[in-house]
Amino acid sequence: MTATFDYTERIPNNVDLAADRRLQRALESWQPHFLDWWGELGPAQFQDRDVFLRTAIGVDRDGWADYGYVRLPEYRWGIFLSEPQKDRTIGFGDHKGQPVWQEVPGEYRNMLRRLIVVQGDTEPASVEQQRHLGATAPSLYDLRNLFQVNVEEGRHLWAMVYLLQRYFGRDGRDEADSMLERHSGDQDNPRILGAFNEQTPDWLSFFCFAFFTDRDGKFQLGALRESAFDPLARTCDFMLKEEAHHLFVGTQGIGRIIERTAELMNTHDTDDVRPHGGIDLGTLQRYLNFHWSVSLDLFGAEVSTNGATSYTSSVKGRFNEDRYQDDHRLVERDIIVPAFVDGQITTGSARSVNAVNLQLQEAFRDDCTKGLARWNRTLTDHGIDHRLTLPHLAFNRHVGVFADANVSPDGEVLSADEWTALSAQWLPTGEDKAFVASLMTPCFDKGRMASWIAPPSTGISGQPTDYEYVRL
Ligand code: BYC
Ligand code: FE
Ligand code: FE
Repeated sequence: MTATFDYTERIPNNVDLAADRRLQRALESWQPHFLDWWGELGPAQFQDRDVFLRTAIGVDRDGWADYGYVRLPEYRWGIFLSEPQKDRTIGFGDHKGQPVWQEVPGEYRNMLRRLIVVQGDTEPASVEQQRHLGATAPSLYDLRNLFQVNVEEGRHLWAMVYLLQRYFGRDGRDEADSMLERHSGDQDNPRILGAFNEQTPDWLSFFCFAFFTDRDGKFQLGALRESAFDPLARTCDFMLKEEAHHLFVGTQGIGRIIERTAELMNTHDTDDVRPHGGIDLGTLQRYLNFHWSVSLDLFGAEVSTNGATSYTSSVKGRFNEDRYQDDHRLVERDIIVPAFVDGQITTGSARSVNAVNLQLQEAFRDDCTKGLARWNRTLTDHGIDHRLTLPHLAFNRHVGVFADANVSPDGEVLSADEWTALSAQWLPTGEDKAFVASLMTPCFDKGRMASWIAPPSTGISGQPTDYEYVRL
């Protein structure tokens, strides 16, 4: 393992690809398909422009990124795993305490393949969802951030394709091909998970996606980083470093919208900032409600035997597994779980091992709550009493215990008719979407921002905010 990646190789990597000719050939024959896909379903504009991007140059803790102008198709997608931890042992499940695995145990092959496929599928899906956003970017700074996220999601696909091709033989190669065949929103061959077939038509949706859905990514990758299958753990560990920026884009993007909205509210002494080119807090809340609920669905059912099996098998843990004060086996223990019984939201009890999805979801919820608190501080700082909130767990769910329940953001159970009549107050309406779409005019002058968003407080990698982040 070298400290700095070798970019003279056709596929930059720190896994000594050159020593495994068969694998190298398999990946090299997948590479042109990836590039074709990127050309067809990656960013629809500006593929021929110089973008100020970071590229990973090493896996060390400090200074892993290098910044410079790159054209998107020339970005060097590579295969990078974090350094192995010496004598790492398994932290949870039946195999707790044993040495980690460098190969896939036969009995867990299908389970691991399935998890890697689901993880991999989300990465190109998000690129597809975001492909038209470049045309309406609110600034060059934001355009650059979009493309940074897109190339890194592309690299995350490479990360999973490497695992599939290296460890899963023929089926792995087939699965790698399928990654480029399923498409977001495709009627016949959609992406695997719900949220990844939704549209991301505007920048408000994009920032919500980066805040909530990339945050599901953070927690899922965190759970897979605990895996006994060490190559998966190391891959996810490095992906998480890139992920931090995606979450920043979401948190800061929405924060800047709120800041702008607050300014407009104060200047014009009104809640209705739409005539002034801002996004009103009501619309923002409806977008948050939607993205929160579809992202909660991504954790799977709160009580799940799939979750239990992957935990018991030491294949998928919890986020920061070692911070849980329990036996890390979760046998013979019960825990309180949410339930929906006879039309009532209540609680029940489940084996704690069956509730690992719930525990991951709870960690996600806590993290989201911190983001909300920060945004609400911005409102307070502007002397505005209004508070943005996260809806009840049961609101607008399609997976898990509340899949069949109709529940308001406050947690009130409704009849199907009441839900139909009222849900337009809580979810983005056609009218909201049309209004948001009407604001989406590009703003490509250096340092300028669209009407509906405040400038960032700092630029990227020490550059000023009015830097030419994309040379148009
Ligand atoms: N939509 O017991 P259940 C990211 C399926 S995001 C559709 O409830 P389980 C990123 C489930 O597959 C992170 N189907 O849940 C973000 C299963 O189907 P099968 C992505 C769903 O299996 C932004 C059945 O329902 N990574 O990286 O314990 C940009 C019953 O399953 C959904 C991962 O998700 C849904 N929402 O857990 C770019 C990690 N939910 O198998 C990237 C890998 C459940 O019976 N995946 N189903 O046909 C997993 O760990 C698990 O597959 C899940 C589900 C957590 C998704
Ligand atoms: Fe990703
Ligand atoms: Fe991401």
